[in-house]
Amino acid sequence: MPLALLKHGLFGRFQTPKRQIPAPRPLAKSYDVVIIGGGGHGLAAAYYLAKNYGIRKVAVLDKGYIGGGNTARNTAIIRANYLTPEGVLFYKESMELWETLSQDLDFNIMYSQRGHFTLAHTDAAIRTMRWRAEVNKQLGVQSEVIGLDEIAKIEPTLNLSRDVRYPILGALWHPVGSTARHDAVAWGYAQRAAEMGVEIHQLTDVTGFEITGNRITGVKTNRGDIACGKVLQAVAGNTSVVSAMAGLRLPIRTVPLQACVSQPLKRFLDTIIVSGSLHCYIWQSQRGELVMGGAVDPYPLYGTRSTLDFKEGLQAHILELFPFLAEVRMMRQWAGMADMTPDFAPVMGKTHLDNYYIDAGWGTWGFKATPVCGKRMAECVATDVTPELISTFVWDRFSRFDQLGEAGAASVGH
Ligand code: PYC
Repeated sequence: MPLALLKHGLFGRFQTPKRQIPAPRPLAKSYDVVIIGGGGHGLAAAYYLAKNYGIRKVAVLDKGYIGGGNTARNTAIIRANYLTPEGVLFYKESMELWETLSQDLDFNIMYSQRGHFTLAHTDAAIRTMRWRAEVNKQLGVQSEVIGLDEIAKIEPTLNLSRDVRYPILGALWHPVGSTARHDAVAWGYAQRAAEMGVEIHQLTDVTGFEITGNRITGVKTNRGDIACGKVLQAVAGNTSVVSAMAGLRLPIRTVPLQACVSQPLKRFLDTIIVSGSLHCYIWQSQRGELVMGGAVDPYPLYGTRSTLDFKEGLQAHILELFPFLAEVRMMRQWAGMADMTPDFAPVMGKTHLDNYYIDAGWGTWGFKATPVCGKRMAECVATDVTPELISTFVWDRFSRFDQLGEAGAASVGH
C-alpha cells in the first residue's frame, strides 16, 4: 500500500478540509460594488471586476447559498445557434470563453463539447432552421441543416421512422453545442473571485435600497445595511421583486421550468437533442443519467414544485424519440424559475438610476451566457459604458417597441 494512502487512512480524518471560500464574516460598512445574487452570473461578474479592472472591494450577496438558485436548476446546455445577429454574436463570445474556462479558472468545470441537434418535424421548422443556419454561418458559428442520413450517422439510436406521429424531417446541427457542470462553474468563479478579495456573503437577503436622488446609496439586508458605490442585480427568477425595490418595472413574466434525470444507463447518447415541436430535450450526463426537460409551465408562478403533468407529457414525447427507454426510471425532478421577456432576449446594462446595473430576463437560457454576461457586465459596471455587444439588450427597449425577436431560437416551448 502506498505510504501516502496509509498516512491518510491513519491520520486523514483529523485533517479539516480546506475551505473553498473564506469563512463568513460581518458585512463591511461599505463596498465599491455590491452584487445581488450569488449565482453563476453574479459570481462571474465579481471575478471579472477583480481580474480585469482591479475592483476588489466587492460584496456578492445571496439570500441562500451560492449557485443554489437557477444555476443549480438548469440543465447545463451551452450553444450559440441563435436567430438574431445580436444574439448569435453574444453567445458566440460566450462559447469562446467556455472553451478555455477550466484553464482560466484552474478549476475543472467538466466542459464537454458533444454536438447539438434541433430536430425539425414540420416544413415551417425547416424554414426557420435554414434561416438560423444562414445567420449563424455568416457570423462564424458552426450550424447546418442536415437530413436523415447524416442524423443517423451521428446519432444512430434516434428513432427516424416515418411511422410515428411527428416524423423527423431534418435537423439544425450545431457541432460545438456543449455542456458543463453547473455547480463547478459557480464554485470556480467564487473561489477565484474570493482569492482576489471579493467577499461572498451567503444567507444575506436584500430587503430594500436607500435611494438618494438618482443613486442607490445603501443596500438594506437582513444582516445590516451597507453603503455602496455601485449595485449590480443578477437574481434570475426573482428579478421583478428586486428591481421593484429600485423603482424599476420590467415586462417580465416569471414561470417555472421543470426538468428531471433518469437512473444511470450505459452510454448510448453522445449529443444533445432538442425537439421544439415535441417540447422536449435530452442528453446523457457523464454519470450516465439522462438529463431531460420540456416546455415551461403554462402560467406564471413563484414556485419550484414538480408536477405529474410535466413528467407524463415529457416522457411521452421522449419515448417518441427513443422508444427503447420505456422501462427506464426517473430519479429526480425539479424546477427553476424563468424570467421571460416579451422578445425572449435578456435585459442587460445600465438602468434609470446612475449606479444601478441589471442582468436579467434570461428566460430559459441563462446558464450558457454565464461567462460572457459576467465579463460584459463587469465592463459595464467598471467603465460605466455599455459594451457594444450588449447594447441592444437595454432595459428601456420595450417602451420604444424596439424588440429583438429571439423566440425562434428557443429550445423549449413557451
Ligand atoms: O436554450 O438550449 C436551451 C435550453 C435547453 C433547456 C432550456 N433551455
